[in-house]
Amino acid sequence: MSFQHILFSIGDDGVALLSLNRPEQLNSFNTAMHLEVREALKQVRHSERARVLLLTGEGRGFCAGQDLADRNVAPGAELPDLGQSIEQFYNPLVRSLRDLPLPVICAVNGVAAGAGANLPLACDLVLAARSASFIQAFCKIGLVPDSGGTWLLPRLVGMARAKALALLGERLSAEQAEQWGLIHRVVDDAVLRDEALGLARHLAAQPTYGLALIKRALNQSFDNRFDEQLELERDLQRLAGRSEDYREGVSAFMNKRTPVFKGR
Ligand code: T3D
Repeated sequence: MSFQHILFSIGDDGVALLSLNRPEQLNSFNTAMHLEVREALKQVRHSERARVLLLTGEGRGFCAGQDLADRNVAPGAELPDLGQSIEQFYNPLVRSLRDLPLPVICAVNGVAAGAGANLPLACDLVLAARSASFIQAFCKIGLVPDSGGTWLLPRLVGMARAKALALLGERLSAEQAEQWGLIHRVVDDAVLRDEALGLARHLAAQPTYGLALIKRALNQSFDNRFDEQLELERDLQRLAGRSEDYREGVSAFMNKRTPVFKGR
């Protein structure tokens, strides 16, 4: 499949780069872009080479959520079934980012609005350009935060701030987002791509199978009781302890050499 609305590559360094590429529409999602992102994520999941995914956007925006030009709201027109759109596109997208068995870095290069503000929250490490901002724009058009926003926001920033963001739809600066614990780190605009790529390459050389298990454990922790989480840690440690990377990590440590991890 050739891509028209995204840029996508998997490098020899193990970094899969997926950049949303509808800059004139601030990378808002139409059906074609959804389908391309879905295909790219499928390729990442099945790739032997991909060890880390880096998600970003082209142009001055990261993603403005749903392309509203694709919605016929003319008087008399039958309103679209947005539940179906969520079921068919946004929920699978967020699930696949969260469940991808590799670290997912999101580099938020500019404004992130609507579903575009919540996609980064489903990723594992979020860097944002200093000029970037996050807007829960849904309330301004009579909609409800989706793409996991109502679940992720309160867990990341607390209920009071989540409600303020969702009910007011005000612009949250990248710096405030970092201070509130919504994202990992703010960097200067000029270095965002390099910083994100540097982080991605660093992670790609790590024991990424183990990193995927860490991600799984942390993603489940809010749903589990303490005892359940202990049992999950036991099960995941069993898997980690059977990996080639564990063998390599211990052997390299004992022999005082640099480990060479393979992600399995
Ligand atoms: O429908 C379903 O399937 C349900 C699921 C919904 C998920 C959602 O994401 S709903 C929320 C949809 N998104 C929004 O409501 C955000 C709309 N956009 C904005 O509020 C603003 O554009 C921004 C705050 C993001 C940025 O503002 P600003 O002033 O920096 O840029 P701008 O001038 O508004 O936008 C630049 C261009 O992008 C402009 O086009 P033009 O005039 O230059 O030809 C604008 O129309 C276009 N654009 C921005 N966002 C969207 C969009 N075009 C279509 N859809 C958009 N969401």
